[in-house]
Amino acid sequence: MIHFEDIEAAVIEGQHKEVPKLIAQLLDQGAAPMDIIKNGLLSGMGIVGPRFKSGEMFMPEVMLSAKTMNIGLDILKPLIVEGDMESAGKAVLGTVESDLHDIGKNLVKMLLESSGFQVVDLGIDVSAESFVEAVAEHKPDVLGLAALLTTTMPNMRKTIELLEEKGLRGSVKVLVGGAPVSEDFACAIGADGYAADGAAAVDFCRQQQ
Ligand code: B1M
Repeated sequence: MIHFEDIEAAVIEGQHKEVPKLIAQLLDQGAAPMDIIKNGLLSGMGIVGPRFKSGEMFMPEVMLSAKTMNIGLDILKPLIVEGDMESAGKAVLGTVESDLHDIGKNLVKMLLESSGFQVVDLGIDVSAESFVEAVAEHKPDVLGLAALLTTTMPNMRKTIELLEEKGLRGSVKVLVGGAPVSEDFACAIGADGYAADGAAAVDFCRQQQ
């Protein structure tokens, strides 16, 4: 019998080869994909964070945890995304320049897709210029910017300023998120919205329809 705690432990210990088997077994036992994400993958990452901060875990270990988490998300995503749903709108997403964190952004992407949004994922370390080019090309309803480092948060402002400079600011709603970002910061840089988590990001995107 597999429990959510086994998935949690796999994330903490970075057992990326084991996690597909554990998830398959848990699914066989009848667990819901979203519960595996919340009570296994995310709760594991919730333990990794403080351990990294306190020096109990080091960068290579955290990278293995992140890899395990992303492999788990990739397995569960198709089980959450509903079939041939009509698109609820389009979003371009990415993590801002000089920032390599993508777990939260991937989670937001997954929840948006499972809610029927079409998502263009630009990945990590995305420059303001690349965001602006993607807005011009894909014409999304929402541009979602993620940042996990206080040092990369200014790149959100830079992206909004470049959108203004290129005359594209009025064409798209800008949503910002990530652990160090706040509602106040979002207001200060002229974003249209802030989301504390994936569910709030979905709510924001729905409101733009
Ligand atoms: Co990094 N790291 N890291 N790291 N890392 C943090 C962010 C840190 C808080 C750890 C710490 O010291 N306590 C700290 C930042 C401190 C700060 O700036 N205030 C930090 C640091 C310092 C660094 C390095 C500089 C370490 C170093 O080199 N000395 C380095 C920087 C690399 C770089 O980006 N240039 C670094 C590297 C890494 C790894 C590569 C090892 C790895 C990332 C792997 C990856 O993402 N593929 C990593 C990780 C895993 C973390 C922690 C432990 C976990 C982050 C995470 O994935 N959380 C993190 C500590 C922490 O956050 N407690 C830490 C789980 C994820 C689901 O949550 O991303 O918050 P989160 O996403 C949430 C919400 O924020 C929101 O929804 C999500 C779901 O609820 N959300 C959005 C996120 N994006 C959104 C976008 C939206 C809306 C909502 O709209 C667009």
